[in-house]
Amino acid sequence: MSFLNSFTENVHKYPNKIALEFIDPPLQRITYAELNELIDKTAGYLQSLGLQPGDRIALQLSKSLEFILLHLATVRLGAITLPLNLAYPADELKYFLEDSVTKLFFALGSSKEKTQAILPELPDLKECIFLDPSAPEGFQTRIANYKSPASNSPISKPSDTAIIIYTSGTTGRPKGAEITHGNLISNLASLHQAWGWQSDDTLLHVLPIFHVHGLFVALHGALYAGATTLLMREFNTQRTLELLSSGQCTVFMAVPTIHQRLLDFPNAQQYDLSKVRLITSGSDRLPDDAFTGFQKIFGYTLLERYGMTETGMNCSNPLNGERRIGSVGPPLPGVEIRIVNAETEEILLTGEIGDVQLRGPNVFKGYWNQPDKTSASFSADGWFKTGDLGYLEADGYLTLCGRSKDLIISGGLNIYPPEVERVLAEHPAISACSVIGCPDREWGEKVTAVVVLNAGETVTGEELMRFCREKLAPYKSPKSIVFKQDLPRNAMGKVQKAELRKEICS
Ligand code: MCA
Repeated sequence: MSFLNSFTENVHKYPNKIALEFIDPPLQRITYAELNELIDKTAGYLQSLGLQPGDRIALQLSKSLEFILLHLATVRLGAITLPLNLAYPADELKYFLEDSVTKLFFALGSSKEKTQAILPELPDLKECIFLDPSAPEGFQTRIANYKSPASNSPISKPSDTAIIIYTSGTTGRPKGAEITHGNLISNLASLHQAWGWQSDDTLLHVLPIFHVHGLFVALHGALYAGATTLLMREFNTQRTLELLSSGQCTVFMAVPTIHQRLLDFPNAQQYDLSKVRLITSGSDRLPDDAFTGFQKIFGYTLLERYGMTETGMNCSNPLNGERRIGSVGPPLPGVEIRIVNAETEEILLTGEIGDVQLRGPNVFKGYWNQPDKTSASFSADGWFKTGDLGYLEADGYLTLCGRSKDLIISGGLNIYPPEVERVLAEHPAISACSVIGCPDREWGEKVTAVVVLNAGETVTGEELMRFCREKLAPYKSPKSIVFKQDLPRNAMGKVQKAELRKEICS
């Protein structure tokens, strides 16, 4: 059983309806029936490569039909997709493939040099296949002669893992969050209900598809509803405004950085977005100014919702009813939220700020091969500790007001400072460093590194930024470096980040 069961029903109901349309080159339009056939062929192709249920298949591909086919065929075969951000450099890539014991890896032809350098160090990887989505015929030819393996393909159980997505953590290297078929189905069903998804919806899709937001919430959501998805391969502000005001699109989902770019576009007010049925914001807190700016400039009240990689979507402001500024709304159907005091584990009252914990069918299975980290992320009585701070109002609306863990969110992407600090610490000129997020109008937060050099060393900020970019994805690399003589520390020797933020960010 998988969410593809609903997709298959839609194939029967709307065979000739456009399921996917890529609106920038290479232009592609695929109906539900065609998509189904292509998934079958891709599944046959993957089986011919020896892919078995439960095997991991990694995709580091651009936003393309190839990515979608490989992912959906993997789900159909009961194997596990590992979507990877294109920005990951060789170091990070090797870690993900090794840790997940990936069997098949599909990468961009343009990354061949970087990828081939790490292949000899990955003995479990059976095959690495390079694709060029700018020339779709290549993949079509590869799969052309394969047929559906559906008759002998396994039936996944709700508790089987469908996808592993790596998330960084406050300690150690990133962990693979195992998301099950049951998690996906339950979240799709609640969002379908909460957001009133309909088969005549047209989703404008501008997000990357290697994250929960673009893949599960947006793309899966539309396929589950039998709706049409217009895919922009790379986000473009003007094109987005034109499409949203054209009346062609009914649903749009984005992160605050994108909403901010729409608001900051010259003469933005000439675009009327008030007719779009649903525009959501998530992956980071929506600044109040963006919420009110959207109402004023575009005549639309954004619907803010709250999710995490480990849990999918947790809360949402209502489709009909009050979309409350600063709040992520009440829990979705089936999700329970409580606020606890982190030290005493005591459950707090309405209005009191504490750690947000939740439980429900959307909560992941655990971190791949990391039982200790999995159990540390749950309370003794089985609630998932989100690491967010917030409070509940009497009518059940949740407001988030900070994080209990050291985390930066930039442009909707999570960055854990210890990961960046670890890389900087490898630089021979650095004696100490601390990485903080400074408030930023465009990105939400800007990764800022505060460094102390060893006596007599000289190095420029540009050199240190370059050093980080060799080892980290560019979005994680500091956008600014501040040199200091020493770092403020408490009696235990721990860097006082709040002090640093006050001093550096203002
Ligand atoms: C790109 N850059 C960034 C980011 N993205 N820097 C910091 N943070 C980022 N998020 C840098 C690039 O390295 C580059 O730097 C420069 O910005 C321009 O790169 P480009 O690729 O052209 O950027 P862009 O196309 O303008 O991308 C901005 C974006 C993109 C459209 C906002 O970051 C994006 O699509 N963000 C959405 C991420 C997302 O889907 N998150 C959901 C995670 P240089 O020029 O120096 O090389 S799922 C989740 O969070 C949960 C579950 C949830 O609730 O949804």
